Amino acid sequence: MTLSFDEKLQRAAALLRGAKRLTVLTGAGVSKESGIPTFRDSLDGIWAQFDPMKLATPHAFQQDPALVWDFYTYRLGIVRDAKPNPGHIALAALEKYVGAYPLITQNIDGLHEAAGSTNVIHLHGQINRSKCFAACQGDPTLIDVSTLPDKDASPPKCPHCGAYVRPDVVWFGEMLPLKELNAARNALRCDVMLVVGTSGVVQPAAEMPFTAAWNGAQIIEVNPERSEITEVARVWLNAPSGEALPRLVALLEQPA
Ligand code: BV8
Repeated sequence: MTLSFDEKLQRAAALLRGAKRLTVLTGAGVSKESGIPTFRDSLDGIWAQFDPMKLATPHAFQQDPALVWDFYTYRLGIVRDAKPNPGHIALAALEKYVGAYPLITQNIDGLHEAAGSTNVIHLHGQINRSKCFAACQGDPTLIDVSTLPDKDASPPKCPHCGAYVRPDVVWFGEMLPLKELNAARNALRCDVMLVVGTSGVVQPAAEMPFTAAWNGAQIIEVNPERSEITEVARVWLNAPSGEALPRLVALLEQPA
């Protein structure tokens, strides 16, 4: 028996009301309505000819540091113009009803904090931070590019050791930062997980809803398309997160 969207919203709201420990996992889809292309969207202009998956690697950076640095400068420009959308804002408002739950994000755009979320776990780093490629003062050796004499170079050089500066993001083939990975894994001991806007392809984030479900968590998915996660979702809200999440949080404002 297929449920109507409103019935599925009610079910999801009931799961959130009853949650003892909620964890949220987000991917690029939650930022789509802020104008930030997902990895599956084609990029504009010259970047249309490149596959982000091929540029977001240490090998690509070593082969052509200028190309990869310019790719991130382009994406940083999009992020800087972006604002949190109603989906980010609803996730921040959710803290009023379930407390400061862990929000695990694969996104590097910083829009969850900008919307007011207070417990964000950045699995893949943050595009507005840069670091020394050689991690010469420890990992990460963060560098404020705006203070560098060669700040407009592609890429600038580390002021400590002269190695290239790179974005503080996790590239394909790189380990995730242990502190964030451990925080995320600890957050998988939840009884409800809300998964928003991820295709569920990139590991190890993609396995997290399955691990949570294995631990007995009920999974709610928000995604207009089917994903690798849909099979394990108790409720699939097949709509854009900017529409579904405000309606879901509005139900929590009503008496049960
Ligand atoms: C690692 C930062 C250990 C950089 C990113 C097992 C099998 C095969 C391969 C691997 C494996 N384990 C590891 C790998 C390799 C690789 C991997 O997973 N490859 C994939 C392609 C199979 N993983 C790694 O390399 C990871 N490292 O495992 O370390 C190790 C170490 C050494 C050697 C071996 C192993 C590191 C992965 C991190 C990569 N960095 N980002 C940057 O951004 O430039 S990943 C990047 O792509 C994003 O951060 C994001 O995570 C990912 C894209 O995924 P999504 O967020 O899901 O976005 P996507 O575009 O895919 O989907 C968007 C969804 O939104 C869609 O479903 C769409 O329907 C939906 N949507 C659209 N509109 C809306 C919407 N939803 C809601 N509302 C809307 N309006």
